[in-house]
Amino acid sequence: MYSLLTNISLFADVSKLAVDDYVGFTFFVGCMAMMAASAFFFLSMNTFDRKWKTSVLVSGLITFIAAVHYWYMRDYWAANMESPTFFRYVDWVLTVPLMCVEFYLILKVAGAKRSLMWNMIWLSVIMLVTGYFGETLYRDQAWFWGLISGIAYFIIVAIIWVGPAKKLAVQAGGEVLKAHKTLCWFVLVGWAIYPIGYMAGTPGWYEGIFGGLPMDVIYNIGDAVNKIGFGLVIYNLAVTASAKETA
Ligand SMILES: *C/C=C(C)/C=C/C=C(C)/C=C/C1=C(C)CCCC1(C)C
Repeated sequence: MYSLLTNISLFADVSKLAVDDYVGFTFFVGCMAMMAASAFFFLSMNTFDRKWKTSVLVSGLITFIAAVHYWYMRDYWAANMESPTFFRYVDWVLTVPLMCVEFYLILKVAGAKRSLMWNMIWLSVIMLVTGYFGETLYRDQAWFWGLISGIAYFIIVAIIWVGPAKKLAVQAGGEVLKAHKTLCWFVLVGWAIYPIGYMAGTPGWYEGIFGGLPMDVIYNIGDAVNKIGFGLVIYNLAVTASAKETA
């Protein structure tokens, strides 16, 4: 029985984690936090009516997809002491579009169109694919790809802060408008953590500005703040809006 268990990868050898391995540590804690958040969102979603259930489900999917990727990234880092760039970007390319879907879902009450959602999704994919190019294939021109990525990022910021998404949020008013505003801050400030990680981890004129802080620690902090924080804003909206509807 014991040998059977050790043959299942979940119970196989556990890699050592050095006390000063902050990257390994944040992958480990990040993985646990994403799992806990997923359990929380999935278990609470059925207490809401249909309008909010989907939004809370998507919050859970975002943290769950991240939990699975963190499981692999934690292991990849422990085995190779190298950034798990591929897994990182696969995670982002699945979860960031889902965050765009969240904006659409909460703004549907004000008549948000699918085209708004798709515009945001495409921009987020451009932002991520160009970032991936800069981190992997074209590291020598990392600044260039980072710039293109940054432009796509700013268009997303504009859409939600002053563009069509903002107009819909104002029309919706009340709790939706409040939640939209908080999510806007997450995208403006929380998402800005990522270009900092990128600059810390790729060669370029900006080298050294971030004092050798490891790129993966910065990304891991960004993910915890944004994925769990974002989900909690949606959860809070579901709670407050449902309470008002039944009142
Ligand atoms: C859960 C994961 C999230 C919210 C990831 C977001 C990632 C970004 C906003 C990344 C942005 C980047 C730039 C704006 C420029 C440099 C390249 C990136 C991809 C790190």
